[in-house]
Amino acid sequence: MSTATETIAQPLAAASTAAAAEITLHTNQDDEFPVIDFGNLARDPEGTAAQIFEAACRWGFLVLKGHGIPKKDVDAMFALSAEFFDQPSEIKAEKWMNQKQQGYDFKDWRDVPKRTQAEAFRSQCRNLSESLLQTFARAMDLAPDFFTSAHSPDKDPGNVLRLIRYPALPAPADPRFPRLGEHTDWGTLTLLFARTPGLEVRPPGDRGWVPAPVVEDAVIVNIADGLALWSGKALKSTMHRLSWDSLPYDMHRYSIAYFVNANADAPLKMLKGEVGSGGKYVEAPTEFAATFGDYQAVRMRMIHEKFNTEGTEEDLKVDPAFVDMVKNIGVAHGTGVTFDGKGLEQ
Ligand SMILES: O=C(O)CCC(=O)C(=O)O
Repeated sequence: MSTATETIAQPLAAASTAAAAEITLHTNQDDEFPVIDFGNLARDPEGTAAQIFEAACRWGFLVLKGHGIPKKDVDAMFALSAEFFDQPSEIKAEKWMNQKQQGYDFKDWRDVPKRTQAEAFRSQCRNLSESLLQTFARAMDLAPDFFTSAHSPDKDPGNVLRLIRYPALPAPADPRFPRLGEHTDWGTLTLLFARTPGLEVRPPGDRGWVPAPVVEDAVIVNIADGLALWSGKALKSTMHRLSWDSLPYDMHRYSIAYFVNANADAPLKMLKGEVGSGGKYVEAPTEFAATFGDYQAVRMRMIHEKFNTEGTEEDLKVDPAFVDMVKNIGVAHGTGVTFDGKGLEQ
């Protein structure tokens, strides 16, 4: 699916005002935000996989250079995004999806060259995400298709390419609210293209916020909850948010996110590092039977519980043992949802 979202400072973030007021930290030299060149993969697959794996375990975020998506294609997508959002609201409204999805859908875009361009970019992102999933499998000594085989493009929910504009505001926002509330992503991986600063992430140790560097022609990669769970939390799904600090309130912020999701019907298994195996991961026993679709249903249910809104049948039919696990494992963070349960406090 390709979508466009214009988003304002999230009211949901009201629940996290304490965190929003925290100062931004800068890390010491040993803890630099990881910047990795994926262009080295062909020459040094093991070394590159180890670097990416380490960054993903420690930070959950990394800046990826040499990712192979040509600059001209990324430029063209940003131009397309600006062109789309600059249209009058009535025109954009034709593509309005619904209140829940909060954005515009390009599926039935009648402008064929533009739709073709967006679809071609989506395929490039898909290829990159598959290479990354294979790289994680390599680092964990798993079969190359261990992760990708649960990411079939023909199954729900599919990956989502989202063009995002955070609109300029006429006056400064209440500084207690970030431009985008702190959260983790629910899928397996996210690719984020952004040319302006503003993204902040929890550093190793999970205290304070560190600005993600803007590196020319690079893409930011972050681990989402699905891969954190799958890897038995070896890979880290890290809280992130957008602050007002680095980009004036009266400037639009554009980004392009590609959210990678495992198939809804894929069983959510957990892995663990095998002791004494030199880094090999094996399947770990779990006390629940659940799929990746169930995980997303639990996250929706947590939102409904938090805000006292009605859930759907899908949200309510998952194994209660799995619901408890998700609440307590310390992976499902953000969107203002916090529980008193073990392990969820940051
Ligand atoms: O737009 C950005 O830079 C961050 C987007 C993000 O974190 C999200 O949409 O989940």
